[in-house]
Formats: sequence, C-alpha cells, structure tokens
Amino acid sequence: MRCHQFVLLSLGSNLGDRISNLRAALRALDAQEGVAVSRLSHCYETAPVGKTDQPAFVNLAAEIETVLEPLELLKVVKDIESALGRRPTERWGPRVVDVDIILWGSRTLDDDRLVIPHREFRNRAFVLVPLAEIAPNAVDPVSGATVAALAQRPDAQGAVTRLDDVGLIYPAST
Ligand code: GSY
Repeated sequence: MRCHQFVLLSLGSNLGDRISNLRAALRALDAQEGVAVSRLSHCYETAPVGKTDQPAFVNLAAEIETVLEPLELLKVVKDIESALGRRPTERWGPRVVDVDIILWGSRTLDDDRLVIPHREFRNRAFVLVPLAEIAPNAVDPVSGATVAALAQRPDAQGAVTRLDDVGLIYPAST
C-alpha cells in the first residue's frame, strides 16, 4: 500500500486574473486522484524575482497530502500548468500558473526533471514567507534549517505584501 505523504508547494501567477488562476490550479490539484489539498497560506502580492520587468505575482503556499511519487506529482502539476495556460483566453491574454514542489518531508531527489528540495527556495521570500505561515517547523533536509528560520534571513529576495482582502481562496463558490 502506498503511504500518504505531506508535500509543500509554492504557487504563483502574474498574468490575467491571478487569483482565479491560483484557485483553478488548486481545484485541479485537489480533483486529482491521490492528491488532497490540506492547508493553504494567505495570498501575497510579490515583486518579480529573476526577470524583474514583468507584472507583480500573487503567490501562496499549499500543503497537499498525496500517495503519488515525486515524478508522478511533477507530471500532474505540469499537466495542470499546461491545461490552464492553453485555455482559449486570447481576449484577456494568456493565463499563467506556476506550481513548484518545494519540500517533501525529509526526502531529497536530484533528477534531471526535478530537484527536491527546490533549488532556489531558500533565497526567495515569495516562497518562504507564505510557507512559514503554514509550515514554520518544516525542516529543510539539506541545510537543517526550519522554514521559519529561513524566512527570517535577510538574503531572502523580494518584497512581499499579504493580501488580506482576498478571503478564502479555496474552496470557494466562484
Ligand atoms: O518560480 C516561480 C515563478 N517566479 C516567480 C514567482 O512566482 N513570484 C515572484 N515574485 N517572482 C518570480 N519569479 C519567478 S521565475
């Protein structure tokens, strides 16, 4: 029997209706057999990191419970990103959703397709701040630091602002 594991994800969107995009991704994840969304952070508006001349993101962190293996979950999230991005939304421009696998308990993976923990997460405030809300005591198996400690480091890049007016992003009736 496959065992249930808790996995921490980071979701982001910076095109179209960012909140709707995130909600659609969460719904699609939860609808997947073997995946249940178990906990969500608030949404945060975040300054783009990396390529800075692009619109601001909305990011959030999600905990899921899953019986899938890492590469199976990767296929699920890639299919969701692709399905949302390919919807016929020409009139309003493309919709973009990123779903990154950040931490998988104490597991590590170094595969061409997927690295766990996520390579960049320790330096990204847009990942760490939402993650610290839902899993402050989760431990990064590489550095040994907790998420709360990583989130307080000054070199975590990027401005983040909590969006208090979004309400419950999921489940929701719209
Ligand atoms: O890696 C996720 C995509 N991404 C983001 C993001 O989600 N939020 C912010 N603030 N900057 C980002 N740069 C990239 S790439």
